[in-house]
Amino acid sequence: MNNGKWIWLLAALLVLALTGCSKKTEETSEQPAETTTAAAPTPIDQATVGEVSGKITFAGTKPKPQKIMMDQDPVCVQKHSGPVFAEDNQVNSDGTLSNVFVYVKAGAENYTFATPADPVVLDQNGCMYQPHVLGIMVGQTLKIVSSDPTTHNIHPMPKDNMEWNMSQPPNAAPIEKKFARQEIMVPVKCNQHPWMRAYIGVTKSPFFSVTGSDGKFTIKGLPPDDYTIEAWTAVGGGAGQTQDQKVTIGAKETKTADFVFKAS
Ligand SMILES: [Cu+2]
Repeated sequence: MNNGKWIWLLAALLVLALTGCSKKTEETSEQPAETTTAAAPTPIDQATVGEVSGKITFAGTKPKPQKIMMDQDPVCVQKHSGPVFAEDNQVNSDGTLSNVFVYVKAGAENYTFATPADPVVLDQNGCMYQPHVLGIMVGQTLKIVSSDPTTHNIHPMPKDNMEWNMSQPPNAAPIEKKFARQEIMVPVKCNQHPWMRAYIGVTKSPFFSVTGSDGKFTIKGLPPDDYTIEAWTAVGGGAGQTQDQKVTIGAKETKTADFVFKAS
């Protein structure tokens, strides 16, 4: 190679290095990874807090269960003894709904809450995300682990947070990530197994709950105030559907907020 060519090659490398750097800066300036601007938590008088609880049901014709075909990865099939159905459209036999994310949508804005030090764990087991729906606070660590002897590629698809995807081969270290902004909900897919789906509710407050197999939720520790409670479900709607209810919590009061969803 003559001298002229060397110069061009060096120039090209320099340009590449510079673009690489500026891109990185863009990403960080757009969204700081850590938004834990450790503001002191607002003191809450625990002697006066109340709670809201309720039951989520589904009215009308139940959606048809969708069978998952895992044949493309035999490792996934091995973990299941029978057919596997997508959790998105599952209505419990008693008409209640599991995996409904219920949270305080409005009423807690004037409070600052401590970010829990414990991570929220998302497991991949039998090529299914467990849990299917989870809640996490802004700035709290999401710890993604795998119980499968196959490679997953975790891919959250947020609108207001930073999108990323990362491969996790068998026995790899857990992946730890945080969300910088509140977002209801962040869908998570796997680039290796197209049927894998999880939903993450990211909130600024600790006031959230996910319904279990009885369709019930409870949100505790609410200071007396007016609140809007929102319930989100993936059942019956493409990107999920929500319903709101207003509740007023007096000192030490327990209020009920039941929700009935239909196919949208
Ligand atoms: Cu996967």
